[in-house]
Parts: sequence; C-alpha cells; structure tokens
Amino acid sequence: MIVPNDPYLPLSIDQQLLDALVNITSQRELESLAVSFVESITKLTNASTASIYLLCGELGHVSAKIVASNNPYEPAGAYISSLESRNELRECIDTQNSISVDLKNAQRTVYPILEKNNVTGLLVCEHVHKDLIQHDKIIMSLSSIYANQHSLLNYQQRDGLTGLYNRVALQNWLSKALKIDSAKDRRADAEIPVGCFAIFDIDYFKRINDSQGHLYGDEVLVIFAEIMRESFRYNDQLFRYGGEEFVAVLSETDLDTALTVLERFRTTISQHNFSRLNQVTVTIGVTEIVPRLDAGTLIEHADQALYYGKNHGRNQVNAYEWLKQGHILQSTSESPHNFKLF
Ligand code: GH3
Ligand code: MG
Ligand code: MG
Repeated sequence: MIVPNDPYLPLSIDQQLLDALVNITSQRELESLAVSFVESITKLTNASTASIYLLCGELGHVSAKIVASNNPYEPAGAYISSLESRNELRECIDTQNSISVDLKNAQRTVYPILEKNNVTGLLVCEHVHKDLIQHDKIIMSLSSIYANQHSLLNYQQRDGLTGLYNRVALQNWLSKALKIDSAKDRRADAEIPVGCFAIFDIDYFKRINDSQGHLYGDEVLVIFAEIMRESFRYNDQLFRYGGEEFVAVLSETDLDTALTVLERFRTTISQHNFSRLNQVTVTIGVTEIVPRLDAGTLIEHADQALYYGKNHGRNQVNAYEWLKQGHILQSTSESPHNFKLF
C-alpha cells in the first residue's frame, strides 16, 4: 500500500519505472526490444505471463508471430496461424481497445500495440484481478513506448522504395540464423537444412530504365515487391538486397517445395501485365540454408545458381544443390563473380 506522506516510497516506484524505460529504449534489435518489454511488464505489474504478438499478413491481419513471451505455452518464434479462432484477439484489433477475458483464477487482457493508428501487434498478459486494476494505465503507457521504439527500429530495417526488409535486416537475419558458434560444426543438426534461401535478379532491368525512364523502373520494382508479398507465405521473409535484386528466406521449406513455389512466382512475374512493357522476367537462384555455413558461402551458393540461369537464357529458377550434383557448377573458389558481402 502506498503511504502518501512517505517521501521515499514514491521515489522507489518511479526508479523502477525509469529503469524499465532505460532498458526498453536502449534496445537496438526488434527481438531484444520485445524481450525487454515483456520483462518490464512482468516486473512492474506482477503479470503472471506476458506475450507479444506481431501481426503478419498485409490484409486483414490473419496471423501473428510470437516475438517474446514468458508463457511456456507460447514460445517465441511460434506462429498463431489463425486469429479468427480467438475472439479476444480479433476484437482487440478491430476496436483498438484492450479486451479482458475472465479465466479461472485470473484475467487475461489483450492490449493493442498501435503504430500510426494501426494495430501492428498485441500484448497479451495474465494477472490476478487486483493486480490488473492497479496497473492497467502503466501497461497502456508502456505499450505506447514500446510501439514508438518498435516503429523506429522497424523503419531502419525497411527499404524506402518497396517497404521490404533492407540489407541491414538481411545482415541481422544471417548473423542470427548462421550464428558463429565454435560448437556448431561438431553438432549433427548443424547439417540439417532449416529452409531455403533464394536470390532474385530482374532480367535486363537496365533496358527498362533506358527505354522507360528511371521513375518507371522504380514502379516496376514496387510492383515486383508487391507480387512477392502476395506470392510467399506469412512466415517467409522478403528483402530488397540491392537495386533490382531481392532475397526470400523460405522457412522450414525443403528444396523441392521451394522450387515449386519459386517457379510459380517466376511464371506470375512473366505473365504480369506491366503497363508499358511487353514482359518482365526474373532469374532466380536458390540453395538450402544449412546452419553450418557462413553467410558468405550461403549467398555465394544462391548466387552461383542465379548466374548459371543468367548465362543459360534467364527467366528460370535453378538450385545450387541440383547443379552441384550434376557437376555443372565449379567449386566455390571458382565462383562466377566476386561480390562484396555488406
Ligand atoms: P541482367 O539480366 O544481367 O540482370 O541485366 P540487368 O540490366 O538487369 O543488370 P544490371 O545489373 O547491369 O543492371 C541493373 C540496373 O538496375 C542498373 C541500375 O541502373 C538499375 N537500378 C539499381 N537500383 C535502381 C533503383 O532503385 N531504381 C531504378 N529505376 N533502377 C535501379
Ligand atoms: Mg543485378
Ligand atoms: Mg538484373
């Protein structure tokens, strides 16, 4: 209980809050920001569990990714593939207000995380009733601070033209997915592919710029990125790697499936009606993401498959592993072109 005349108690409460703010605002990565936010909510409001969901899917927010949680049933990295099955989540998104649900011994509340008046995420926490009543306002204010920081960090990782993740984000992703770990090379599971990595390069893009102008070239890049968003799954990650080069990370996808998806995408692009052009085509190189590999080797593998396609007629998808098995590709040291990594 707060004693109004005690000059020290309010100070100690403020200090805890300030410490939490310092911690939240010192984070420079989206994941560690979410972890810091969950820790602060738990510590400051006695929440028994707290989780942050990041909404995915461009239209209608159909799914969510758990970015941080101390609820053992909601591990970070997991996806909630359909929000429709949980009314309180849907209602919170639609009304942009917090929604509470009574549980047996506690209360679960879903708070909207709002960026520029859009719900981009949800904070889901559980409290025993009396704790929640005391802390509702703190949670809402902290959620706004989290949203501000999230929007700042997210902006730094996005490409200004297409809105896809940029090269900095790709670098972050690579350093996490292929962590340099001295024990890793000895682990058997470092050999098991965790997905596929594809590089896309639009064919003869220079001609598009030269014939239609740079601005129209930009429009082609924006449309290309939109078709990418529509063509890949919500848990695949899409990046603009450079000028007219893009990357897709297809999580938990084997090579055969990746080839089917990429081939479908290639066809969609080649059949899309770009108003001022007869046809735009793309050449794609794909390779398996094997955790043992370093980032440079992974990119080089996809790049070799891409350049094989460029040299054999363009408008096609090739997999590094298939070309390697057929002894079509040279060894890595004889890579077709030298590139600088970041
Ligand atoms: P290839 O089929 O071999 O890939 O031929 P290409 O013409 O696509 O390849 P190249 O790499 O020679 O040309 C890429 C061009 O992309 C050159 C550059 O002017 C253009 N470019 C790079 N960034 C942008 C951008 O942001 N906007 C526009 N409009 N053009 C860009
Ligand atoms: Mg290029
Ligand atoms: Mg090109």
